[in-house]
Amino acid sequence: MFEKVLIANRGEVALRIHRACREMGIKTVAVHSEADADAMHVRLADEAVCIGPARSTDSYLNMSAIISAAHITGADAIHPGFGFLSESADFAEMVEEHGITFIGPRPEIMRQMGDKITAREASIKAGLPVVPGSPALESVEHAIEWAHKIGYPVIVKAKDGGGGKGMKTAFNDEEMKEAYTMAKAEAKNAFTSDVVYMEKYLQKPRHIEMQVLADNYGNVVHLGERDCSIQRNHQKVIEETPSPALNQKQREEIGEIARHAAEVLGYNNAGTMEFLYEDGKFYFLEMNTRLQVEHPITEAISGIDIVKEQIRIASGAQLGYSQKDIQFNGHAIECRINAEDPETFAPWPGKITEWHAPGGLGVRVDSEIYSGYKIPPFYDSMIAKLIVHGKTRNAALMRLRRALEEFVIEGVKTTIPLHQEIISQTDFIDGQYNIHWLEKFMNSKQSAK
Ligand code: MV4
Repeated sequence: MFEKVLIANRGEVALRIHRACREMGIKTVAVHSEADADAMHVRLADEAVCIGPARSTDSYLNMSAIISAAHITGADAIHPGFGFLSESADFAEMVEEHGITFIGPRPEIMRQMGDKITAREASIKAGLPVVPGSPALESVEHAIEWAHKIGYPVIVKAKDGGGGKGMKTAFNDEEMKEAYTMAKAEAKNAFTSDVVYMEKYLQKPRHIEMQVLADNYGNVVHLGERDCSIQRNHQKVIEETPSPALNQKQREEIGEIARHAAEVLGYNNAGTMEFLYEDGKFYFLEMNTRLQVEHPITEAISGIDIVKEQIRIASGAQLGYSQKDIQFNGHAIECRINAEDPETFAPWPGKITEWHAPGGLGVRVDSEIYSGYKIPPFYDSMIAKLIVHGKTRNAALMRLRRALEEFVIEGVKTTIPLHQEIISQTDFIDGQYNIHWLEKFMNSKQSAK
């Protein structure tokens, strides 16, 4: 097992990784920017190294500064958390070249999954159901030809896309001309490649993802699904597991498909397969080769500590259990609490003057915040995750309502009132929502004013 792990991240996830290491008897090294000297992850870690100025590009994205910090402190592994360098195959490779273990999948599989077109091809071979799609598009004419083959509506996507950038829908030939040109221009602007391709456009899907865990010897399990359809601007807001849209049979089927695909792909460490789900059918979109923000809901219902498993697996341990050993218990829901105006979503950094987190049975709060902490304006606005677990979905919902009521955060605006509103809507209570639900709800509130 590792003696010392460097945590190449900040915020609640840095704390999350520190906690796992501590409980495993592993020493931790925090890295931080000049703006984060007061951060909780820096206070708790055994050692801390300042790796640069506030701007992420100068600190949390600075590969050589991070690897130097690992050398200086004698860390034998690096956990990248999520965001920042977590999905950089180049970083993973660089870490390994310096004789340090990267806590994550092999760089080759990260690279394969990072490219939408190669990911699609590999996934089809691995037996995943994907939406009908095209190869790389050469011209507007070529795009129209493929749109006719697939049938409108279609969506043009960037090969290197993410976060909805470089994505344009088209419902007919006329719209196709613009969609192709705009998607290509956006891709050129945002990514290294301007290559685009096309898929059949699903109009009212849910976003359902499968968590998998794989060791370095081909043993793979799935840890069930998460329904992440409550989102806006490609930012998830509430996630839950199990999905209210699936029955037990569908759940087991897609679970086995994902598990088997990870095995065929030769995947290792923790990963998440994202699907769209519409009219009883699953369509694979992409694979995230990292720990995810919403992993705690899976931990709640499976009893498995995903971060500890990542560390164990990276150190060369065998999984040591198989699918039949995994049991799912109850229902879990997560609310992402952001320091933002709950109406406009404008970021709201500043000093936390009061902080009281809820507790009690079935309540977990993952946060870096403490009373008197000053939220810097340079990073993501998520300041806490509230995770509740109950025997049934209704029990979890009642508990969530209670916990949100108990939460006291003063000094900054937060999205707590938005969460309270969402979970009191009939559609949410009934589990009747798709990826467009939250944006529609926000618009209807706006026009009711
Ligand atoms: C789609 C889609 C509909 N049909 N692909 C958005 C981000 C990227 N990961 C994939 N995305 C989508 N791909 C087809 N063929 C709709 C979306 C989409 C979406 C997906 C998941 C969660 C939220 C979303 C919001 C808008 C669009």
